[in-house]
Amino acid sequence: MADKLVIGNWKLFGSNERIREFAIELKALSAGRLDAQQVVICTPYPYLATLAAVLPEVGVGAQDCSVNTEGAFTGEVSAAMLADVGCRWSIVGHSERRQYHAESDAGVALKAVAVQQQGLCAVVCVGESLEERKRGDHIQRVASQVRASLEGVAAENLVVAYEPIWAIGTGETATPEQADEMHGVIRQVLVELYGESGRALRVLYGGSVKPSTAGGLFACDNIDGALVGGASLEAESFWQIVTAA
Ligand code: G2H
Repeated sequence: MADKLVIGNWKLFGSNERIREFAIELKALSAGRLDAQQVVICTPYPYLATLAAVLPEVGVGAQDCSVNTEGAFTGEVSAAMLADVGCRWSIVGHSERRQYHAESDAGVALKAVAVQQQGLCAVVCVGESLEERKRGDHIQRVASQVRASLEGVAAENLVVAYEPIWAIGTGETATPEQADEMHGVIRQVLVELYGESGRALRVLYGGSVKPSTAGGLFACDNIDGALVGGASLEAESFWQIVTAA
């Protein structure tokens, strides 16, 4: 497991029964080798407390968080509530949130700040579209997205996830070379924003990561782990990715 960080993102999948089965399977496969600092699972909100109870060997994460602390905000879940149910991580700015809920870079930055203010780790997602990559704008696009999505965000309790939109759920993983190049760019921006402490921040790759592709990605110096969607839903494939790290 070296020092890579592997975060599962269950998106809109799961049930109490499924989580219990997953926990039994993952415990059997891992045989005491799980480290909650390095293996995290982000479930839908209703299952956070269940996951914390049945699988304390992994870090528990949410997939989004409100910018508000409390008040008349129907449907919102605050970072304090996440902390209260044992959640220690939250993804913010996933491209599916940006696409389906019109989340902006500025809004993502506010969410990351809210997450950090409760002592949780913010996993801030960025990534270019296929059109931007085809146009050759991808480097500039992601660099500016990182700057804008981290406005006011602290370096402590921060992880950045590079998820090229064209690789999400499509079965098409970025090559290790493509990912490593972009991670190098992101790291440069992190140094620009946070000085030397920016260099030590973890930059994860996400986008159709599978057991067969994880090893090649993890071999890259600039890739500090993975944000895994589809392949995190089955304990066996998730464990294979964790052990490739
Ligand atoms: C990218 C990733 C996890 P998948 O969204 O965030 O999902 O591995 O299914 O492409």
